[in-house]
Amino acid sequence: MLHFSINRFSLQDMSKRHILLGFLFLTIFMCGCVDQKNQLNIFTWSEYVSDEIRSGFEEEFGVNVVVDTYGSNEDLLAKISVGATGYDIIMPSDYMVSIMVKENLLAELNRDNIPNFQNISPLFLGKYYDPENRYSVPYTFGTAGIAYDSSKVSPDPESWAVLWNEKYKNQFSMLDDQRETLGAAFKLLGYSINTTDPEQLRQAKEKLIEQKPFVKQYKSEAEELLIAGDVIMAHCWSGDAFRAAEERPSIRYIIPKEGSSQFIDTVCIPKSAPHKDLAEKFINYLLRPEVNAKITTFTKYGTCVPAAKEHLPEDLQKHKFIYPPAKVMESLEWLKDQGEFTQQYSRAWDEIKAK
Ligand code: N2P
Repeated sequence: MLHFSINRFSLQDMSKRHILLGFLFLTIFMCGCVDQKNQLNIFTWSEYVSDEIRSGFEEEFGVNVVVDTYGSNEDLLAKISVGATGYDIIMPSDYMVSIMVKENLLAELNRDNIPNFQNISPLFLGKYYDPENRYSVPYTFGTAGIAYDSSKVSPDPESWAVLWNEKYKNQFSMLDDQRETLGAAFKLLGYSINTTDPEQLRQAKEKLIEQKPFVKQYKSEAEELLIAGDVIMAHCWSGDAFRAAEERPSIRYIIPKEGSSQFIDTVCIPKSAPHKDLAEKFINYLLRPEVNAKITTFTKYGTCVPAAKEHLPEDLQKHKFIYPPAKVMESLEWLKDQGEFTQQYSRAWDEIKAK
């Protein structure tokens, strides 16, 4: 009898436990669904989407925004190519938009959901990489160059050659970015950053192999190294140099006399995005003048929304880090999608990194 009742109790206990566990799993599952439905997943460059912009969107739209970062367009491509990554927003540069369109990786934007598209300056629309802006809206623009601590690097550099000067061995970094870093070597050699001449590529590869023992680190987040004082000079992007200079006023930025690259970084939605509607809402939010101004205030890259300038402090409206003089602008090239030849850039880069 006693035995029977113990069994009965334990049977009842077990079914209670099952019901409880069932509720628990259901709750976890439902929370998961709710969370994911209301979550915008962004994959972007470091220090590109500020906490202010993220939380502004979260509060207004009652959602959660998660930001992951990458250090080069090729890293972004590698990740997105594998398929459903869960990302809703990505920020490829110009030439990478062209590659991703060809690879069928981007969703077409529904302009009806992005009325603030009209705030974009025509100067940043209709570019070669997406002639009708069916897949991309511009986020920011900038250049690549050399940032250096003027209290430690003397004389002031003028040429890419400074990054081959043994005097600075182990004291500078190069971008961990195949097109940009090969581009620096191409420019030093007097070639186009878009050359598809195998002999010129071979020479640039040799140059970078020769330089490698002097390089402290290949790192796209150069700003961190400059601020920490880990390097006194860095091949880096203009906004990152600008942000580093705010922390260390002795930091300066130059575009070498041989010329360099300029870019437009864009906002796109991967074809596999789980929350396309929310992503379009986010793009529309970014294009509000007051929000767009905050992008420039934070990233120190240029705005593509003219009305945003009214919300910017005067120095940011025309700072030379963002708006180089006309003569310097003439020395800049856009990185182009070079189709099949891209593989050769990648192969050369892999060889350099493997040395
Ligand atoms: C942001 C660097 C983005 C510029 N930290 C590279 N396109």
